[in-house]
Amino acid sequence: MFKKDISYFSVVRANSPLQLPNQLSDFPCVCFREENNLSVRPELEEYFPSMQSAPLLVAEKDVNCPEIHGMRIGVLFSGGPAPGGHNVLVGLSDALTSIGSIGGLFGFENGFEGLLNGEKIELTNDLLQNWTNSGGFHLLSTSRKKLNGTADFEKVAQVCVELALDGLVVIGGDDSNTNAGLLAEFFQKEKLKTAIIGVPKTIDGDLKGHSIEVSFGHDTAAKVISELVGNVCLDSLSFKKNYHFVRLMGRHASHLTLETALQVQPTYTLISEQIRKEGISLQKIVSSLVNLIKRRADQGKHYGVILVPEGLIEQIPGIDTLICVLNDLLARDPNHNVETIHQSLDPASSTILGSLPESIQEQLLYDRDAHGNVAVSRIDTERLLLSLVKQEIEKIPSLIKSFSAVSHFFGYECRCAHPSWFDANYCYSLGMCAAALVREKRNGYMAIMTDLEKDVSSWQVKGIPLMSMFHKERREGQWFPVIRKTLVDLNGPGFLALKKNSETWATNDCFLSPGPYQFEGDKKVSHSIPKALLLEKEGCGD
Ligand code: FBP
Repeated sequence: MFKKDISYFSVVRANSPLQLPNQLSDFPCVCFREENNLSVRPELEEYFPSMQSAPLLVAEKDVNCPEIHGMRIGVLFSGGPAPGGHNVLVGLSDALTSIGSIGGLFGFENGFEGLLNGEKIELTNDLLQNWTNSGGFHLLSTSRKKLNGTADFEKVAQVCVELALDGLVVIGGDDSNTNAGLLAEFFQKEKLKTAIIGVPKTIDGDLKGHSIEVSFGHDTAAKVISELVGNVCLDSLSFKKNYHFVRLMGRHASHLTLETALQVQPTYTLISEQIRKEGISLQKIVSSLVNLIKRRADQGKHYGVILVPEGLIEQIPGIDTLICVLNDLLARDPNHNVETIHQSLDPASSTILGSLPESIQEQLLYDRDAHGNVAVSRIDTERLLLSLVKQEIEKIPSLIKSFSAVSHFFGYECRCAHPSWFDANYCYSLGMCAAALVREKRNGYMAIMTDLEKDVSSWQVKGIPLMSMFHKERREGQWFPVIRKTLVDLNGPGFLALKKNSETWATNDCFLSPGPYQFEGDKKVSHSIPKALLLEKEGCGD
């Protein structure tokens, strides 16, 4: 465990009071009402024989709530860090305290790794004291360790039985909650008493839909990135000499890029989902960028900011198929290098791979994570685009001298930021909701909140069955049941707002600089929520 040195700012934040939804404000006086039944998809019934359907749960204040004496909960972080995680721990701890009979809150270090080894830390009130509203996941650390089938499930069961856990809370994204969902089915089948509960985390924002309005961490991450991109926009406008190619995190979905675009109004924004849907080739992407640069040059403008989602590379026609083929080949032999892989590829895939710069070819072969994901955060897609655009510009004599470009990648900068007020309150409430689900022995549920556009007091506290979120997906050459990611909706208000404004933003400089996010002052600033979420709630794209 990390021994905490703490800045004065962190002390101030740790002592800033949090807000709860009304349904949780008299904790432990809260119960869940059962609403409509949700079922597992028919093609997945074989994976969830014990949990084929379950009701959606909605919290309501209730003085006659069930009691568990000495309730004991285990908790872990899994996957990439996201702002607000420590507040989930604080929410769990405060819930246990208000129940009055503290059996204990136990944190497992390094995600599922620590759980499998049974390495736990007791998260006492004293220990958690200065962690409220702090960034990072370093109190427990995290990993992308995956539970691999029955043998791992049995080890987890043994740890949960030994510790007499009433609940195990998994704070993670789609892959981690996939683990949680399958583990819950195993526990149900084995009639174990520990309730497995998920908490929706990821800066990517793709753990959405299935009644989840937004995952925690996305709001803060978008605010940090929007500040940085806003600054870059003003730099380009001040010196008027550079194009900035900025790649942003978001492994599969472009939610972070879309949110940043709505906040900052950059010159041009690529959205992977649009590229895939419209089948836009790499050459076409490059020629539209060159065209944009030419049109702006005609106006005397030789600068601008272009946003590139990191997941773009996986969605470009041709490269998408190539990546699937590479995934299958690397799953069979992870030792392939650029030379050996060409011999195993079909001619079409080999030609596409060979057409890319050598550095990108190497990056496409980097190790997949335990869930089979390509390491898109390590593929320099923004540099690839910049170099291909440059090659084209060099064929246009009038532009050669005036074109200058810089590349950036923003992602790791945002994942451990101090949580915004939105994420701070959201995570604290999610922790309490998870504890309430454990108390009712609701195995296989995810803690969620809806009505997030309203004041915190009016948020609706709910539980949704994890199994209802699963679909089948091809990973590492095989089909697996996994939680479905939600990509940017091209008919949704957020994307439509971007589309409607894209020509204006491309030709007139409309940059907005949102500045650093705030904890004090005008609530419209300090308590703002993601713009895309607001547009969805308002149901418009204006
Ligand atoms: P999660 O889905 O686990 O929240 O992680 C998301 C993410 O931040 C992506 O945006 C990024 O591609 C990836 O993690 C990077 O992962 P790593 O830290 O393993 O390089």
